[in-house]
Amino acid sequence: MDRFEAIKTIASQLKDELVICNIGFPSRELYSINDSPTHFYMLGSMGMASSIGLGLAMAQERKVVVFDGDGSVLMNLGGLVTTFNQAPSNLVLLVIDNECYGSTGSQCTYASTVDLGKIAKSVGFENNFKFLESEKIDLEKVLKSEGPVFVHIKVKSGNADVPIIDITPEEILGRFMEEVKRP
Ligand SMILES: Cc1ncc(C[n+]2csc(CCOP(=O)(O)OP(=O)(O)O)c2C)c(N)n1
Ligand SMILES: [Mg+2]
Repeated sequence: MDRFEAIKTIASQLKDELVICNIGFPSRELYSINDSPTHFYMLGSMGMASSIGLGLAMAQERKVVVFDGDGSVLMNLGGLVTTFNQAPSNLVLLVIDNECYGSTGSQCTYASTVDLGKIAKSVGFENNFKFLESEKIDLEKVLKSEGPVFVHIKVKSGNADVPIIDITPEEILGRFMEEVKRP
């Protein structure tokens, strides 16, 4: 299973959760699999999808699902500590771990030697799931768990041949904010 297959499997199990997606190919892949106003494609800073998800989860009650990457989590490890301490019960952090900066040329990260799931456990995340590359990602238990939930998903490296997102950042933000404000 690669990132594209993982996102496809996960997207097919999501309902009306608010989704924050990591910069680069993860967002392009999700956009091509299934676009929705409930998706915020984070086109800016690497490492910030989890922090945006945290703020969003704290600001409203709807469930928030973040698609993050190993490189991004390693860049913003402090975000895990903040998330654990703020403890939003409606936040699910999915880390798609391909052990590389897949979107910028697949340079290796340290996720091959440092276990991100163990880091999350040591920070205190009690609801902590792991899916290996060969395992089917079943989100039922994950989505039923009390947040904040950490999900470590191991995948093969590789990007799907998908085009860039052809809606503007303003459109992405505008329609997402309408969704967030929807009663
Ligand atoms: C602060 C910052 N540094 C570097 C980049 C360039 N960049 C964009 S995506 C990316 C790789 C992200 O790797 P990862 O989070 O593991 O996601 P993957 O693409 O592997 O799914 C990099 C280095 C950036 N956008 N922002
Ligand atoms: Mg990666």
